Amino acid sequence: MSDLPVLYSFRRCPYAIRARMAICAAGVPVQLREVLLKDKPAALIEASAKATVPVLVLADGRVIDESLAVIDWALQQHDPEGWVDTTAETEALISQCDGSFKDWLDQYKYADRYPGQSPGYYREQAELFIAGLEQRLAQQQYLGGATATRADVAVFPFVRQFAGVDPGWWQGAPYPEVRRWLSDWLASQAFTRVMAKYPAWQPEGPGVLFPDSSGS
Ligand SMILES: N[C@@H](CCC(=O)N[C@@H](CS)C(=O)NCC(=O)O)C(=O)O
Repeated sequence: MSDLPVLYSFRRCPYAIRARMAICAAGVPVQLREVLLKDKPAALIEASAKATVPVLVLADGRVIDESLAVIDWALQQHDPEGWVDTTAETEALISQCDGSFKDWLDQYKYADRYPGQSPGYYREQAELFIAGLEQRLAQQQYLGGATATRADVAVFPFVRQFAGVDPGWWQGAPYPEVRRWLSDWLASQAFTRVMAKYPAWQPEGPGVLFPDSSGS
């Protein structure tokens, strides 16, 4: 196991979730080190000074410290689900997710830290992105078309967070197609596997084998 690439990860982080989804789909084994963001291990900071998760350290020492690049690395090894898809349209969608949607989502989620506007205002701004997804998903099963792709995997962890801020509101919100799409991802075997709980990695400890062998 010590020869495997090392993945620094945090269970609930949407960026880390999308990276683990791709690693799990690709079936490329890594040594997962669960990180506490409040107490980041020195080895993570040494590997990548910005010290965000996910960070993947390859056996040859190369460091990949952007979640989308981790997804691409995993799918380049193996893409049994046919998730690779980099059309300009879905790339734009992912950029919008990681850009304006993520900003509004954070303000909605932590509205008490942004007293300038009401939570409802922040939610409405974030809904602009959700409404775009709704339109798309009313016409097709997945964001990129009839089959699941990298775009779905990249975006759903953030929509999960959005839905989780006020689940009661979400259940009645005018986005039935996004609800359907999100529930399907949350009910998937892949998601259950990537959300397995691991204790925080102890420096010099072994980490855990990921994906575990139970679902393969
Ligand atoms: N652009 C990065 C963003 C990663 C990121 O911001 N992750 C958050 C956790 S969800 C993080 O590590 N934040 C640093 C911190 O909380 O100290 C990526 O796509 O990997």
